[in-house]
Amino acid sequence: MAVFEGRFTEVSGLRIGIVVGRFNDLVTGKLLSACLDALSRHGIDVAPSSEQLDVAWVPGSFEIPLVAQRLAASGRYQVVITLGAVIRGDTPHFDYVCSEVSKGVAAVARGTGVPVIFGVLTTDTLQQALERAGIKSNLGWSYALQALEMGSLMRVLPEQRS
Ligand code: INI
Repeated sequence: MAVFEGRFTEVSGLRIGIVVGRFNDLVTGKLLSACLDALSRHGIDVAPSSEQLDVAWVPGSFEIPLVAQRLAASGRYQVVITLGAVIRGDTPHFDYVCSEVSKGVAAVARGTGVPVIFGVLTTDTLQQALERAGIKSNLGWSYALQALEMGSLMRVLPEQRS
C-alpha cells in the first residue's frame, strides 16, 4: 500500500503562479499579503527578483480562470493560487461571477493537471470578507499552505498515463 502525502517545506524547485483580482482589493490585497508571508516563511523566495513566484493581477474574479489557465498551461508552474473576493450585492451579478470563477478554476485544474488553489472568498458582506482576510483569520495563509501541499503531493503521485 502506498500512502501519498504532500509536505510543506520541500520547496526547492517549486514555482508558483498567483492570480489575484483587483475588484475588492481592500480584501484581495490582504489575502495576497498573508499568502506571500506564509510562502516566504516556508522557504519560497518572494522577493521581486524571485524565479519561484509570479503574480498576475486581473480586473475581477470573472477573469481569474482565463489567466489561471494561461499560467497553468505554460508549464512554468507546479501550482497556481487564485485569490479573489466576490461580495453579494443587490443584483444577480454575484451569482454569475461566483459560478464562473468556481467552475472555471476547477476546469483549469482538471484540464491542465496543474493544481489550482481556489482562494476566492464568496461572502454576503464586506465585513464577512474582511473577517476572513485579516480581521479574525486570514485565509491567504491557508491558501499558501494548500498550494505547498498540493505542489509537493503532485511530485510524489504516480505519473499520468498519456
Ligand atoms: N468581481 C469580483 O472579483 N468581486 C465582485 O464582488 C464583483 N462584483 O460584485 O461585481 C466582481 N465583478 C467584476 C467581474 O469579476 C469582472 O471583472 C467584470 O464583470 C468584467 O468582466
